[in-house]
Amino acid sequence: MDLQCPTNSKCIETQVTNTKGRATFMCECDSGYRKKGSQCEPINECLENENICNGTAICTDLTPGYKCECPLGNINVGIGKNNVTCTVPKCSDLKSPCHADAECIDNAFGFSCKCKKGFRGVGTAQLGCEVIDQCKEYTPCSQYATCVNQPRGSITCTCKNGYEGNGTICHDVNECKNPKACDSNAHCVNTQGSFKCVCNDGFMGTGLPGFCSDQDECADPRTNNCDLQSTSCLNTPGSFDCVCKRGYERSAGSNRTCGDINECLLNSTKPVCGEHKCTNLPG
Ligand SMILES: [Ca+2]
Ligand SMILES: [Ca+2]
Repeated sequence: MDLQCPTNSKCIETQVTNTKGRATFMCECDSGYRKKGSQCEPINECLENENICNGTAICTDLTPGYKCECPLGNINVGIGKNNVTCTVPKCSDLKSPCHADAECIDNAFGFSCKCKKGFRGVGTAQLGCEVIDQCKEYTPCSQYATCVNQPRGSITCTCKNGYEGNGTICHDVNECKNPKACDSNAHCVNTQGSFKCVCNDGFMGTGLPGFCSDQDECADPRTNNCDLQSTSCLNTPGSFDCVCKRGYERSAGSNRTCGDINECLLNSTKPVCGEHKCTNLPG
């Protein structure tokens, strides 16, 4: 046999015999090639038939042959021409289409990712979502509450000490309604978020229960005004008395000083000094 076949072809025996009754041969182009002149040239199937691939599938010429592929983001459902049919994926077509902090929503173009409540961002598996600092951005709590962002996008509002309420609304607690808030010798003053105890006059201390002690006015002459000559200072709980010394008596108009008793004038049946002249002395 003398037949030389070109590249990309093979020699096949024909059904026809020649005049001598011998088999004849011919060159046949390989699949994906076509005879042009004496050569076999590759066929660009993509150019020759625009619809060689299904729908949105993209044709790529190969030598030999061609392939159909789905555009980026589409998935191949493996049916139809060439077993390539492209569709936009739905949420259920993909394993984890969106980030864990986002939900997947089917739409006409496939699906979209939506960050869950308390998050924002693209929401895709790659780009994810960021936590919104709701406490900072929305100030959802009362100004008298402490706001805490929780890991899964919620928040908690807790009324601060001295306030009560649901955290969105917090009211001042009137601590003075509790009769035991302050010492029994103190009075209570309610304030926003707190309260004060003030010891009553004559007592000293913080005013909290057990912390108002009597002031000993007698210990320091600056804290009492008892007349030194006619009285002696007697400390009492919350105050003091100026007690008349012997020979003095309470005089009208003042409880800090006492008047001298004139013993010589005492209305007595027996004169104080008997026969002697009586001289009244202080005290
Ligand atoms: Ca208060
Ligand atoms: Ca006292």
